[in-house]
Formats: sequence, C-alpha cells, structure tokens
Amino acid sequence: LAIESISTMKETVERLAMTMPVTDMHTHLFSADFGNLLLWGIDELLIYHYLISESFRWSDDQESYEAFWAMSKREQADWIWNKLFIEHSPISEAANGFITILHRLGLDVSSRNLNDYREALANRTTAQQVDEVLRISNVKHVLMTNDPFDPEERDVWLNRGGNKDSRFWAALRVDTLLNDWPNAVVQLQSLGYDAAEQWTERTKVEVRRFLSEWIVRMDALYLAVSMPGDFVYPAEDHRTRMIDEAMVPVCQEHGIPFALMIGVRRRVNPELRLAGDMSMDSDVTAVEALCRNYPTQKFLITMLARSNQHELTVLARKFRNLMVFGCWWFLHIESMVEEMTKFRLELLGTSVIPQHSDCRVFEQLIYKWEHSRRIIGQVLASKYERLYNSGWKVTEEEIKRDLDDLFNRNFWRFLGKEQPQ
Ligand code: REL
Ligand code: ZN
Repeated sequence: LAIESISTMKETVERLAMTMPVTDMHTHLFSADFGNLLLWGIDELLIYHYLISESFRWSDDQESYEAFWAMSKREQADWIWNKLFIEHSPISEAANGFITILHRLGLDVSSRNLNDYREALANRTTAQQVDEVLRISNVKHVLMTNDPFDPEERDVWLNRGGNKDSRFWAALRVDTLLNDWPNAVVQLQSLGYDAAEQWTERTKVEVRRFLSEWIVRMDALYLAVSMPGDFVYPAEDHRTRMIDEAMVPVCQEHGIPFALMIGVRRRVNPELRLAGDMSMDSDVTAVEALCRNYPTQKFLITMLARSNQHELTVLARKFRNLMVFGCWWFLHIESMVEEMTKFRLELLGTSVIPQHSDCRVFEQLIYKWEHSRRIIGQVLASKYERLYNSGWKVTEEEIKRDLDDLFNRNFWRFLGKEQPQ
C-alpha cells in the first residue's frame, strides 16, 4: 500500500533504517573463537587509535609519545578520558561515538564516572557482550579481517578449529604479499611454501597454492588489501604481477571478489604507531584498468581521499563488476557520510554498499551503525520526498526492499551467494 503522507513516509524510513539487520562487510572484529584477538570493553574503546591521535592534540612536548606507550592500557584509557571527555567536550565523531555506546549500554552518561562504567561491564563474559552488542546494533553478519601471517590468528585456524560462530565471516587479507614482498617471502617459506624473492614460475604456483589453501580453510568471502594512494595499475612492478598472475586467477578459481581499499599512507608520524596513518589521493584509473581487464572478476572498492569519491562513483556507472563500498576511516564522519551517500544515490540509485563499520573494538558496532543508519535513512527519505512531489508514492515493502539492498543484499548478490538466514 502506497504511503500517503510525507511525514508517515519519513517515519517509516527512519524506523526501518534504524532497525533493519545489517551485514557489516569490513571490520577488524573477531568472533569469540579468536580469544584475545577480539577486543571489547571500556578501556579498549578508549584506547582506539582514532582517540589516541585526537588526545595527542591536547598534549605538548612535556608528554612524550614513549611515556604514553609505556603506560598500561588502563592508564592510557584514563589519560584519554581526561583529555577528550573531562578537559574538553567529546565533539568529534569518535569521541561522540564512545558516548553513544555508553548511552545505548544503559550506563549513566551524566555521572562521568569512568570506574562505574568499567565496573558495569566487568562481570560480563565475552560471549554475553558479543550477543548484547549484536542485538543492540542489529548487526547480523560481521566480516572479519583475517591474516594468516599473524601467528596468533593462524593458530586459531590451524589448531583451534577456526571460526565456529555463524554470524562471523572471513575475508583473507593479503597486504603483506602486495606491499611488503620481501617479508612475505620469509613468511611463506616458514610456512613451508617454496617461494623466492624473484618472481619465478615456482613462486607463482606456491603463492597461488597459499591463497587457495587459506581461502578454503577460512571459507573466505573475498580477498582484501589496503593500498597506498600511489598504487598504479598496470605497471612493470611486483604488485601488477602479483595481481595478474596470482591473486586474480585465484579469485576467479574460487569465484570470490577482490576488495581494494586505496589511499592510505602508513605511519606519517611513526611515533603514533597505528594512529599515525594518513590519507592520500589515489589514481582511480588503476581501478578502471582492473575492471576493464577482468570483466568477470568482481571488485569491491573504497577509497580514503574525499577527492576521489565522485570519480570512483562515476566509474561504477561504467563497470558492473565494480561495487563501491563504505565511507572509510576519516570519511566515517557525519558530514562525509551525508555528502557521499547523497551523490552515490544520485549517481547509482541504490546499487551501492553505503557503509561498513571498520570497527576494531566490539561495542563500536553500536555507534558506527547508529550514526550511519540515521544519515542513510535521512538521505533516502529526501529522495523519496522528491518522488512524492511528482506523485510517485513508495510502499513500506519498497522501502524495506531498498534498505535491504543497501544494508545486505547488494553485498551478498555481488558475492553471488544467497544471504544466509
Ligand atoms: O583495513 C584497513 O587497512 C584500515 O581500515 C585500518 O588499517 C585502519 O587502521 C582502521 O582502523 C580504520 O578504520
Ligand atoms: Zn579496515
């Protein structure tokens, strides 16, 4: 039944946008099977690298980076809490996000008593918190970032049965193979693969074997990498050979997409460690060449520079094997999510994946999705309103269909898989 008034239409879109289950197609979260790799709780939330870099803006030469890194997690969390929440107001997206989390967990935000918050969560088990957070955030499927070169993670896959939680899915991360080949060779050799630094036939075969074995072992839904902004393709270099001769052939063999996240400049301030990464402009023609060279290979693409977003969205009009996804990292802020969602819907309709969370700490699912759902709902409602003014009235079923495409189905359809129940 067509919705007859604009206000009812807006209420319906908002209600559905805020409550519909979502597929979070890129996170750094893990299921409880991965033990300590799964980060959660108050202190982990406060020492999120987004908040670390924001806190250092309120410190001076008297407070060395080293002194911060030497502190315990709890001390670091206290330091950040004071700087960002007590001495200043938590206005930034990440700081505001922490408040959204406390609020949704039912904690008294007005007390500003950090120890109370710690205590409130202290008696929960990891499994309880996972259930609770997935319930509050309405996240149904969580994609992990899985790196077989990480010894702790590898042990879970090889010796402890891997992922057993059907709400979690693997994505095989291949950064070292593409961006730090000498190191990757050492790792491959230590895992028993006969690889050499020189790109020989044997090395190619062994890299493919490594990728295939791990795709199968993890049941990886896609291959993933973060690339610097100066990534050029095609080029006479290691990356192009690795992509053309190992990664794309293996993706094709297993029928999985290749996700490239392009535009990061690692450690511009090494003192900040994980918090020291920066964004940089990228060359969209690299993605264009990939999509044209491999028309039957699917590419999931996101970019980190605001300046690349429009061109990338236009490119998706040209290639059906290109799926644009998410507002990544520094773009995951209110103003950018709104801007990007608007022009993506204007250029692509609903054939886009508007958001992923990139969470590193479990409870972040709560704020990242709540903040994004609201904006995506508002943008969608404004598009329906324009149609309404021309006499085109959407039904509740159509709103559901469109939101489900944005939040779930575009991802699963792109994989060529039924969305699991
Ligand atoms: O997957 C990536 O490469 C990035 O998303 C991460 O490196 C980054 O640190 C992440 O926390 C950003 O949101
Ligand atoms: Zn990420």
